[in-house]
Amino acid sequence: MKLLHFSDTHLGFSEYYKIDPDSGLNQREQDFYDAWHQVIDAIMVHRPDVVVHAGDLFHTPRPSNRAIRTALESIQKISDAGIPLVIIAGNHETPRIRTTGSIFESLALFPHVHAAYSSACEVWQINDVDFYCIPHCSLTEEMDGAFEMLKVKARARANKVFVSHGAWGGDFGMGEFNEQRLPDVEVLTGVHFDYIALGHYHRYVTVKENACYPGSTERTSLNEHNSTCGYLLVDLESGEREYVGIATRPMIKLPTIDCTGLTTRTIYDKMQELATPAVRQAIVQLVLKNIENDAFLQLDVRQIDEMFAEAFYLEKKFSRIMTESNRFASHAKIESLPIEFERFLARENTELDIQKIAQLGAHYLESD
Ligand SMILES: [Mn+2]
Repeated sequence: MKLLHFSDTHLGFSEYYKIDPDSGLNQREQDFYDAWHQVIDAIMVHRPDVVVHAGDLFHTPRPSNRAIRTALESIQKISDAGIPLVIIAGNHETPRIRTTGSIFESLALFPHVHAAYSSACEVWQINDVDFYCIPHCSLTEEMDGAFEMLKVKARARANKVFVSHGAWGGDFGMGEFNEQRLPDVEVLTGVHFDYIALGHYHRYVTVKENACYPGSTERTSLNEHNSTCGYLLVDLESGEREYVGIATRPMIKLPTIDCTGLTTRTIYDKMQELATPAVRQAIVQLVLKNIENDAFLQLDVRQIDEMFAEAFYLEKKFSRIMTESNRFASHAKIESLPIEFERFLARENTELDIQKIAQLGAHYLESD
């Protein structure tokens, strides 16, 4: 049996208030749909015996109509092609309150779709393979119960695949408050699986010989700038696996510029060196540290943005050398109002106590 394993598609994710001129949607939301469609197209080309989605289909428990429609259209396509789809709920789409109900109830209405979303272990037999699925559980006790249930349901002879969503062995976490630690299911239950299809960790990684995370299909944060995006093709008989990358928006963390002792001019020159064609259409993080106070106040945000005008989005992380006088506004972003106010005061010729006024200004501007 050949299966296609993907995960963490986060449909409905959006960021940065940029609009896609073609669809009129938030561009990042569109990016996630584009990534999704690349995998759906691949499913139609490869025609695997089973498709496995290991959770975080949607970014939230109450996805937008657009996200729902995108998912349903594609799932209908897979269903119409007669390809079974095994799909489980991840932590992102599991409602915190049970009465909210799950969007996965609707997915399960399609023929050939097997959706696990009720904090329990579900088993489906497809051809000669049993799929044991444990979705994200709202409570740790429910997850423990689901593994107990798996032990009871496990049959001796059939070929087996395990599907779950969480941080394997406590490693491979995403730093999210509701993420769950997954035990090594084979050690815990004594049941051997031909393949373990995992979701949650946004990076392609083999956690043990027969267990993989395919990673996400788009990057939800700059922390994932080093991760590739794609899906896995798995042959259960031979045990062969192939990871296939898809095209996504580049994400770049530029090397940090240490500004100790540098003038504004030199800082601009160093930034200019980093503004290569590689930043085109990319989400870019620019980090400047230890900026002298005068240089900091002289930096022109618009000029910096202009330098990186080709980038899709520029995240600026600037920190200045702490002194007695700037301590009160040291956490403010360079494009923020308190910093603008400080720049304004620095240019003023006045008898007044500038430091006192700056402190008061920062206080008023930072409070809601
Ligand atoms: Mn995820």
